[in-house]
Amino acid sequence: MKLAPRAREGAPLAELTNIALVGNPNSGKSTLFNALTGLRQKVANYPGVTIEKKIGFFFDLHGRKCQLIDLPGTYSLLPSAPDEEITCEVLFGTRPDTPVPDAVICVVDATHLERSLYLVTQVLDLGLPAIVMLNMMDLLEEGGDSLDVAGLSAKLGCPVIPCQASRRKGLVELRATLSHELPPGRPVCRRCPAPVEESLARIAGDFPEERVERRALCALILGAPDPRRLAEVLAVTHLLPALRQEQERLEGKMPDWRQQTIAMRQSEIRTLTGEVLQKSPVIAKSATDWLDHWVTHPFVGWLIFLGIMGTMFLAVFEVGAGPKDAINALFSVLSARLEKILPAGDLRDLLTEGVIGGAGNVIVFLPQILVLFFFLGLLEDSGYMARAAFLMDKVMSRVGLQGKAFIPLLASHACAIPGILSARTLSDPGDRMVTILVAPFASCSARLPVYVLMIAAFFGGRPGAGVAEAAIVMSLYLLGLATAFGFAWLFKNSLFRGRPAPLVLELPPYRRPSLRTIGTQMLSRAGAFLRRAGTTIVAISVILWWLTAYPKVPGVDQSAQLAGSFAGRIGHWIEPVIRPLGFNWKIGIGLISAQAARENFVSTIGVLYAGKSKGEAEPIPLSRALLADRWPDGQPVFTPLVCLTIMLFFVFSLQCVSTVVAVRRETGSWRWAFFQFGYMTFFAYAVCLAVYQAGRACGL
Ligand SMILES: Nc1nc2c(ncn2[C@@H]2O[C@H](COP(=O)(O)OP(=O)(O)OP(=O)(O)O)[C@@H](O)[C@H]2O)c(=O)[nH]1
Ligand SMILES: [Mg+2]
Repeated sequence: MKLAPRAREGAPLAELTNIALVGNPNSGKSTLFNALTGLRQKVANYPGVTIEKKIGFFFDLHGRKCQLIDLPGTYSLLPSAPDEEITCEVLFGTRPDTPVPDAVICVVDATHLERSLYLVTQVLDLGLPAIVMLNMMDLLEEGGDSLDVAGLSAKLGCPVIPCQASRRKGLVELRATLSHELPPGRPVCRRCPAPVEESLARIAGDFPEERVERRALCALILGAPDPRRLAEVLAVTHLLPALRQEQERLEGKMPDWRQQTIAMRQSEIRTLTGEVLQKSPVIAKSATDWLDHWVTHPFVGWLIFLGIMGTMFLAVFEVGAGPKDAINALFSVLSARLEKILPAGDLRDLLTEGVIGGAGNVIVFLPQILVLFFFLGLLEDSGYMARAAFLMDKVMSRVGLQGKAFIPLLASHACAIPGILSARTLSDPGDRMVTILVAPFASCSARLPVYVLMIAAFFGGRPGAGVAEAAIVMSLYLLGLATAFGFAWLFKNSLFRGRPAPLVLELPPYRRPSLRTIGTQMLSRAGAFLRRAGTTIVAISVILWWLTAYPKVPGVDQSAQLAGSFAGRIGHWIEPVIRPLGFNWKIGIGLISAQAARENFVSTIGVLYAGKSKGEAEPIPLSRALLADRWPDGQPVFTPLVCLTIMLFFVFSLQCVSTVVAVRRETGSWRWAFFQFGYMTFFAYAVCLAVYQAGRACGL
C-alpha cells in the first residue's frame, strides 16, 4: 500500500482539506464534530461511543471547504482493539476508503491533560500538522484549576485553542486557525532508553518516509508486543524479521524496555503538565466520589439500578400512553373519514386495513419509544451508563466476560446493531465474539410495541395499572439480560474459552445531561422510526393486505374470506408447527413477517385483524379485536398464557434481518450469523413450548 506524501514544511492549509479528529475516548470529539458540521453523530458520556469513522464538512473563515473525519477514541497510537485500529489506520494514511488527513485536530479533555498529552505527543511525533483543542474548559474552571494555554502551545509547538464544544465555544478560533498556515508537528518527547535508541538508529532508516516521520513509526512498531498487525497496516511486513531481531536483542539487554520507554515519555509529559497547569488543592471528597460510592455499592447500587429501570418503564406507560391514545384516535378519525368518502372496494380497504391497520398501528407507539429514548439519553449523557457497567462487572466476570462488555449490551437496548458494533471496543477477540452472539437478547426498542400490545391483551383490553404494566416490561428486559449472561457463560466455557480481562473502564465525571444532545438524538430516532414505518412497514402491510384480500371468495363473510385467502392458506400450512405454542395461523403469519423486523408483527396483526372493526360504529382498538378472536371450538385465542408466550418468543428470538447482516459484517462470516439466528430461534421455540404446555397442564 502506498503511503501518501508527507505534508510540506509550512504548507498553507488551503491545500490541506482533510482533517482528522483524534483524542482519548469521551473527550468530546463527536460533540465538536457535530458543532462544526451540523451532523448528528451519537454523543454520550461514556468511553467508546464512536466505533466507526464518520465524515462531514465545514468551512474555514475564508470559506474553504474542509472535510472532517470523526474517529473512535484511543489512548495511544498502539491499537489494542479494532475500533482503535481504525483511528491509527486513518492517521497513518493507510485506509483505502478514507482520504489521507492533511491535518489533525487533537481533542483534549482539559481535566485530564496529562493522560491526554500521551496521544498528542505521539501524533506530533508523526510530523502531522496538528491543532490541540482544549475541550471541557468549563469543567476545568469549575474545579478551580487554571491552565497556561500560550505556554502549552509554545511547549507543544502547535496551536492550542481552549474550547467548550458542548456550547460551541472556541469554534470561531478553530476556523480562524485553520485558515492560516500550520507547521508540521515536531516531536516533544525525544528521550528513549539508550538500547532502544540504538535499535531505532539501526532500523529506522529502512522505513518509508513518504507520509509520517520514520523514526516515530519505527518506534511505534518496535514497541508493539506483536508487531505483525501494525506492520501489515503500514505495509512494512518485509521489515518484520529485522524488527523481531531488535526486539529479542532488547529483551536480552533490558527486559522491561517497553515499560521504561513508556515511563520516560510519561515523565516528560508530567513535567510539561506541571509547568502549565495550576491545580487547585483538593479539600474534601467530591460529590462524585460520594455518589459513586452508592451507585456502585454491591447492594444499594443494584437497588438504584432497578429503581432507575422501574421509573423508566413507568414513564413509558404513564407519560407515553396519553399521546399514544391521541395518535390512535387520530388514525380512527382518518379511517372513519376514508370509509365515508371512498366507495366500498379495494382502494378503501387497502387504505383503511392495509396502510392504517398496518403501519398506523406501529406509528402509535412512537411516543412510548421516544420516552424510552429520552431516558436512555439521560442515563448515557449523565455518566450513569459507565457506573452500570462497573456494577455489572462482578456478574460479568462470573460468566467470564469483562465488565466493559456490558456497554455493548446496554447499547443494544436501543437497537442491537449499534450494540454489536460497539463490541469493537473489546480487545479480546473471544469476548467480542461472545458479546456479539448474545447482544440481541437485550430487549431492543422494536420489541416495545409487541410487548405493549400483548400486555394490553393480557389485561383483557382494559388498561392495566401503569405499575403492573411497567413491572411486566421490566421483567422481560431483565429476563433478556439474564439470558444474555447465561449464554455468555455457556459460550465462554465451550466455544471461546479464556480468562476475563480485568475491567479497564474509566468512570467519566457526572455531567448535567444536555437536553440539546438528547433532543437531537430523539429526533433522529423518531425520523428513522417514521421512515421505516412509512416505507418498509407500509410496503409489507400492503403486500399482506393483498394476500388477505385475494383470491376473492364471493358471497362469504369476512373470516371465511380471510381463511380462503393466500395469507390464510400459508397460515394454515404453518399452523401445525406453532399450534403446540398456543399460536393460531394469524400469529404465525405475524411471526414470519417479524423475521424481517420485529415491529412487523404488530402491523401484520393489525392488517389481519382490521376486518374485525367492520360493521362497528367506530374502529375498535387492536387489543380488543385480538380478544374477540376465537378458536373453532369457541375458546379465546389470546388468553393471558398465549400473550405471555408471544412476549417470551420475542424476548428470546432473533427477528431482525439487519442484525443478521450486521453480525455477518462484524464477524466476517455468514456461519456465525446463521448460528446466532438458529440457536436463538430454537431456544425461543423450546422455552415457549415448555411454558405454554406447562401453563396448560396447570389449567391456565
Ligand atoms: N461539560 C462539558 N461537556 C462536554 C463538552 N464537550 C463534550 N461534552 C460531553 O462529553 C461527553 C462525551 O462527548 P462525545 O462527543 O461523545 O465524546 P467522544 O470523544 O466522541 O467519545 P468517544 O466517541 O467515546 O471516543 C458527552 O456527554 C458530551 O455532552 C464540554 O466542552 N463541556
Ligand atoms: Mg465520539
